[in-house]
Amino acid sequence: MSAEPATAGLAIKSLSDVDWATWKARDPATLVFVVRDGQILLINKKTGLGKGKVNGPGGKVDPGETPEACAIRECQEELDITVSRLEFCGEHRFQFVDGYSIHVFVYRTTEFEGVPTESREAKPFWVPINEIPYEKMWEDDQFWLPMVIRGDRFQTRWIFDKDKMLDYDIQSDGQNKSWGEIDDPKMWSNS
Ligand code: 8DG
Repeated sequence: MSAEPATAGLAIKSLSDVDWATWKARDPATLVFVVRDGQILLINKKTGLGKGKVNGPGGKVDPGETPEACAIRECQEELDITVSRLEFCGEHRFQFVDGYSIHVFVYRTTEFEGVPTESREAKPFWVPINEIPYEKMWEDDQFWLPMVIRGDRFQTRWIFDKDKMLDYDIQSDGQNKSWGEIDDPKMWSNS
């Protein structure tokens, strides 16, 4: 453990057990959702946190790396594709009851080059956006992945006990932006 969580010493069961004003995640991370022709590019995740689940490509931000650079690198490493024109959709703050925490920056795009290819970390597949297998995903995804597809910006907070969601808060701008229309992250902040 590199840093004490803001929650040290508390039994965390709900959002109100966390001091969100001083909260800082153990790890920053990213997720990328590529959508093209009514289909979304997902992965069967073979390693790391959420192994065995369906997710988007992504992973932890390296020291000194920006979240956007991480998002591009993870797509390259996991799927051998080069994504571009990433739109920043929102942020998730996950606090686990065991003290672990992760701050996830979410992006979407329609633009990529290359053929999604299986790697040590991920097995890619395309699925129609109305057939997303939420039952194979993290419990929270059903609440916010539709926002990514719809084009709403969001800020969320979640309490998890391992795989079990205990509490959450979602704030969204409800803007319903078309692909290519989500503006710069600095223009919208609700943290
Ligand atoms: P590693 O070598 O550090 O183990 O792997 P990594 O590829 O750098 O990191 P990772 O373990 O894959 O990072 C965790 C990923 O899981 C990251 O993309 C964010 C994502 N993730 C959570 N929680 C949730 C969640 O509740 N839903 C979804 N869809 N993704 C999540 O950490």
